[in-house]
Amino acid sequence: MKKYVLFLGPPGAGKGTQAQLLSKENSYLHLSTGELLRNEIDLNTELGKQVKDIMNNGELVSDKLVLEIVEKNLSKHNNGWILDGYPRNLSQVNSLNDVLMNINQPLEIVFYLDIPDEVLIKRLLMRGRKDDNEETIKTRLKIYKQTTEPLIEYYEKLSLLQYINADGDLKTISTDIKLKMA
Ligand code: B4P
Repeated sequence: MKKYVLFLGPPGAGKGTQAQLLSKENSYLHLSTGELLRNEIDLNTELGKQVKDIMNNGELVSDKLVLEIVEKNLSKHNNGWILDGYPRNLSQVNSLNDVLMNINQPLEIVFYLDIPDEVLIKRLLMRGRKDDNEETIKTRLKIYKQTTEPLIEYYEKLSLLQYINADGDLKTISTDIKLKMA
């Protein structure tokens, strides 16, 4: 059973949804950079104030700020972890590699949740979070294709990538993930 897991995919692919299910079942740490940043905004902290407009515009928060959050939350003491929404560009990949080397917990599997644009746009519009409006979704998708999509090839070359068809019902997708985790 894999213990060190990463979810990769476009906004709205269901990374957060699946990562939450899997982390609960296995008592793994669920590290969602998006969730942690949104908490900072809700608590109106200094960090929250810095990232609020960036996130509401659908842009990426600076690598430095996100790395601080990851380092704070990823300790040696865990049963396993699931990274959700991090890394999102090649510079974040390099930082993550350093962090994981320090805690001696190498990434074991990367799930790429694949889904057509029109399905994810519908899902996000239905959810209606602050950053789920048509204009912001367009920006998020564009940034995803430019900066995050190259990570698929990177992890494929390392033989870590597992393809998941994320255009289906929750149960079918999570069963597929669990089979590949075993
Ligand atoms: P995230 O919080 O990572 O969110 P996301 O990409 O929008 O969504 P996710 O794929 O997790 O979808 P979810 O399960 O929620 O990012 C938000 C923002 O944070 C970014 O734009 C950026 O500004 C910032 N940020 C985060 N990480 C960063 C980083 N590393 N560097 C810089 N900036 C960073 O699912 C979406 C919806 O679909 C939900 O309503 C869900 O219920 C529904 N759904 C899920 N699975 C479904 C299914 N199978 N069928 C039907 N509906 C489904």
